Amino acid sequence: DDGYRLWLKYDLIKDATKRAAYARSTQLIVLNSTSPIQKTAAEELQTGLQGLLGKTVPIVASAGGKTGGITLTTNAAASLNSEGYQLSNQQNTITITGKTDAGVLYGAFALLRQFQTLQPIDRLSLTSNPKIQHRMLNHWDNTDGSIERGYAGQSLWKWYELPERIDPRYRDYARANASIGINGTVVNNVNASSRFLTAEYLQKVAALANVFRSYGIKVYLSVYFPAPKTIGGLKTADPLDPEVNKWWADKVNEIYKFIPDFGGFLVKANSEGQPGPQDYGRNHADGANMLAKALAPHKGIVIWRAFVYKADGKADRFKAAYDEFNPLDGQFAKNVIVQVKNGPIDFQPREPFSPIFGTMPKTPLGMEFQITQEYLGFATHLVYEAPIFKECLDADTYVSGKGSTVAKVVDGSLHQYPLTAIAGVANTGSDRNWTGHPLAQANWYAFGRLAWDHTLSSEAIANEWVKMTLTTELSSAKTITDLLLKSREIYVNYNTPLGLSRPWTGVHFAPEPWQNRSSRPDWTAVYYHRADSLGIGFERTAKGSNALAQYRPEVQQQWNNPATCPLPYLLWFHHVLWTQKLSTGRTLWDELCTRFYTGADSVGWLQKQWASVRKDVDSETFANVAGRLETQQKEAIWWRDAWVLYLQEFARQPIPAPFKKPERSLKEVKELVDIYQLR
Ligand code: BDP
Repeated sequence: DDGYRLWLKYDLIKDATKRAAYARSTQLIVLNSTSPIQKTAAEELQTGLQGLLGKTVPIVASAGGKTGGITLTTNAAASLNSEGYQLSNQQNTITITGKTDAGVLYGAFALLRQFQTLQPIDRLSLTSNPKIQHRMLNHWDNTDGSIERGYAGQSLWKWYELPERIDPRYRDYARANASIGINGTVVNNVNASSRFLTAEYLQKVAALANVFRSYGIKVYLSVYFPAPKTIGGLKTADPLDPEVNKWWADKVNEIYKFIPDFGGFLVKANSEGQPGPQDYGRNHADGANMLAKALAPHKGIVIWRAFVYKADGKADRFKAAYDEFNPLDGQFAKNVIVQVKNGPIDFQPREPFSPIFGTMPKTPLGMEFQITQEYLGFATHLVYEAPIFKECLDADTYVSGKGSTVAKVVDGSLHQYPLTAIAGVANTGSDRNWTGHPLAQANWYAFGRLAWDHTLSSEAIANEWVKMTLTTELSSAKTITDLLLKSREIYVNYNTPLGLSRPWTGVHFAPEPWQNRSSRPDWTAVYYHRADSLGIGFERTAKGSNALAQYRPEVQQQWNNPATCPLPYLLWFHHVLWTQKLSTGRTLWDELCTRFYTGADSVGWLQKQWASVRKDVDSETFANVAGRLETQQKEAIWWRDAWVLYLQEFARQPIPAPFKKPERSLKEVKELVDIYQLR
């Protein structure tokens, strides 16, 4: 198995009794609609059942009085939201009800999931509504086929072949997304090329949209803010300039001619060198609202990113996005949503939630997670990300009192947003198995499932994915679920324990905590950990940058005191003495060493666990994962050695027993990193 089929494998269910039980209610697929999306739903059911039950189930327009089939139906009066579905089974007749065609499609995939995970269906009665409206992937893909921070090959989009040749893979991409409820995709990099707004490219994007449409997926584009200058021939891109406004209005009209259901724009502006409204003395709201006005007549939306930090690097970067956006609360147009990264810095293995979520009640805030493993070991380290996503979604902002979780902010239930969105920066690429690391497919899957319903548990999602993708054998499925669940903490332990962050530079892979030279201080590693002869950590209380003041008082209280601050966040907010005793009973130095060593050792545990499921997992997948775990083991030791040898120069203390001193010197580790960075 090369992994291409993802979680939609549909291999024959081994248990014949189970097959027979399912067969009783799956004799026909009744489709009484000409909707392309419902047609997709029926065909997906047919494909799935063909594989799972080994029989061809006919699609018919009417049951003709027969029972024992699956009926697809929409009901405008159903108590569902626009994409929700209902599954029921009465006297062996299954009904999939949606309020809309898309609801039926999601219901069809949900029914297949019941079969794939071997659930009883006799008394099936299930209602599910997505909690967030726009559930999107963000692709950081470029015109030349490269992917910014992509680790699974080249872009899926073959721009040179489009629009004439349609790679069948586009449809498979859409199927996978629809099966987990994703309904939007931004096809190009946030560091956007204006080329995507030319007629040449709009035709190509329209060809993709034509494939995705029958899977309920809308297409969006990232836009280059000065496009009116680069491709429009104007002298300015000032959002308050009438000609600029007209240029965008015309451009948007043109886009909708190509793509009638175009979703809208994603914008990275005045961020990391990208131009934006501030270049003209305007603010983010001015920029966003100008685009919003152009899109509004077509019901398009603007997703404006809050990932910004100024270039001087003197202030605490942690505070930057809040400082720029908080004063703009309530100033954005109705069809604008501000997309905020989960943490204040940048997709670190562990970050506190972004303070923006707790302080802008009048602005719809969307969530941006990163699925691609930019800071999580690329495609060789195993990190199941649902716990990262959940940790942020479940965090309490206290914006409207206790229980004001980030999830409730994002799903709109707290502030009654008219618009809600959640995005994941995709980990897909042209590798045959889509994600490089076979188990990284689980991250794409988990993102989609949580985007639909953030109350699902990491464990339930993992277990579901494992059963659909790797094995339904109970004990092996349990073992794999367990290793997925533990993988993130293991990675954090050897990589950034106790609230450390950004110990690498360059490509964001090799350990380089000593990195202290860059064009700007906040692009060095030492800026973040601040190790010195006394201790380590970034003081963000009132004694330091006071970034903590950006949170509600209740949150400040949890993190303000180093003696009570939860250990995962300790060095995010405090500069702590090496000799300080922690709640674990160990000194900070000993605790850090313990984390680095046990983290690295735990990769050995992952390997053992994986070895134990060999008999129940496809051999190609098994070997693929085993090989990557071996690499991870080597690299985890590299991380451990780099950190302890480097920090030892500040702490001047021995490595605590029972851990053995690294076999190499700091100089040797540094040489290794230097070689790694050669081109
Ligand atoms: C950083 C990435 C960079 C992205 C940037 C962003 O290193 O490639 O362009 O985020 O999100 O994590 O805009």
